[in-house]
Order: sequence, then structure tokens, then C-alpha cells
Amino acid sequence: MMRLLVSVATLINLLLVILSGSGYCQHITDDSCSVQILVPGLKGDMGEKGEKGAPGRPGRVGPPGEKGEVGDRGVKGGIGRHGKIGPIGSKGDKGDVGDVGPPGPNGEPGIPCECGQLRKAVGEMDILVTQLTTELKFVKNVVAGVRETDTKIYLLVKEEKKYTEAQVYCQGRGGTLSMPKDETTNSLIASYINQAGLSRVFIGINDLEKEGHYVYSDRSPMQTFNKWRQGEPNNAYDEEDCAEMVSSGGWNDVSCLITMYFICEFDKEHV
Ligand SMILES: [Ca+2]
Ligand SMILES: [Ca+2]
Repeated sequence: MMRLLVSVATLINLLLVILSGSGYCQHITDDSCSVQILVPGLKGDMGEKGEKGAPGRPGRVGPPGEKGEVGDRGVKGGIGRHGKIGPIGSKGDKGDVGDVGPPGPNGEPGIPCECGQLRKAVGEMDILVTQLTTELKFVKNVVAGVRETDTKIYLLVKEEKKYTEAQVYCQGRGGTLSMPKDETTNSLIASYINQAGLSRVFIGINDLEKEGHYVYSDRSPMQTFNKWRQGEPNNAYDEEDCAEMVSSGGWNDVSCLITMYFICEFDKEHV
């Protein structure tokens, strides 16, 4: 550094000498342009010792050291924290049916019914049923031509059948061959025959099981009432075990094997 300063001073002096020789200072005062030759002085005394400098920067990181020996087993750690809650498990099996619980309390009383309207409706239905029943009787009389009393219905079947076949026919429809047990019924059947233009029909009287011992078609015994014609029953040819009614209303025993129309009888309760 010092050497550089000396070189610079020398160079400046040399420049001044050149300028003075070339008339540079001819219009300038003499004092200002007087030539001064600068010479370095003597070297001074050694300065005092400087203060301690600031610490230097840290050095570079050294290379890794050699792997040390395996250390001793560490002390057992404490209990860890609770883990996270796991996912929801699958649905379990259905349990057994529990015991029957006690009965519940009684319910509130119901709303009173509109009985007036119901009675009115029922009454109207009763009237309707009565009208239908009357019409049904009429239809029966017109279509089937039946006759009836308070408890019985009589039907003339215009199919020629033997006695037992006729009885089967009547029984198959819930009845039996007609059984006149009083004058009123006998007259009704007789009228029935006459109005149909017939002369004879099978009625439900026979002595098939015991000769001379007549019973009705339902096997009930004959009563005091009878309408045997004079001289009947005569069991002609020893083969007359069934009964017919002629248009006058009289009875006659005839063969059960001949065929003719017949009259069935039905209880109204069973119709
Ligand atoms: Ca007989
Ligand atoms: Ca006879």
C-alpha cells in the first residue's frame, strides 16, 4: 500500500514539471505555480497493538465419524395414547323373542253410533225383503206352478216315473213324495191335479215293507185320516203296495212299477 502511494506522488510531481515547462502557468501568479518537490519523511514509530479482532466464521462441516457401537436397551416406554375409533362392525344376529308384556290400559269409549239411521236402513231392508219374498212366491207359482200351505210347498212333477224313482226325485231336491195328512192338504193336492188336467198322480203312501201296514214316504205311520176309495186298498193281484190320488181326491193302492206323474212336498223351513 505504502509503495503505491509513493508511486502516485512521484507521478504527480512529474506531471507538474511537464506543465511548468510548457507555459501552463504563464497567466497564473508566480506563487501558485511555484514548483514544489515532495519527498517522503522518515518512518514513524510502531503503533500500539490493536484490539482483539472479532471471532472468525465457523469452519466447514467435518466428515461423518465412524459408526459407534450398539447402545444399551432403552427403558420400557409408557402406555401409548388411545388409538382411533375403529370402523362400525357388521349387524349381529337376531336375538330371541322376549316375554309377552303386560296388557295395555283400556281404550277410550267409542263414539255412539248413529242408531237411528241404522234402524231406518234395516227397516227399509226388511220391507224390501218382504216385497221380494212376495214376488218370489208369485214367480214360483207362475213358473213352477207350485201350491203351498203355511208350512209346506207342493210341486207337481210332470215326468212319468215309478214310485221309487219319484221318491228319489223328490228327496234329491230336499223333499219327499207328498203326504196328505188332513182334509185341507188332501183337497189342495186334488185341486192341483184337476187344474193340471190330470186324472192320477203318485202320492207318498205305501205298504212296501209290510203288507197292509201303510206308512208315509218319510216312514212315519199312517194316522186316522185317510181318503181310501171304497173297496181300497185291495192289494189287487197281490202286487199293489203304492198309492195314487185320483182327481176326486180319493186314494187307491196300485203297483209301484207303473209310471205316472207325481207330487213332491217340501218343508218351507228347508227351501
Ligand atoms: Ca199292498
Ligand atoms: Ca188297489
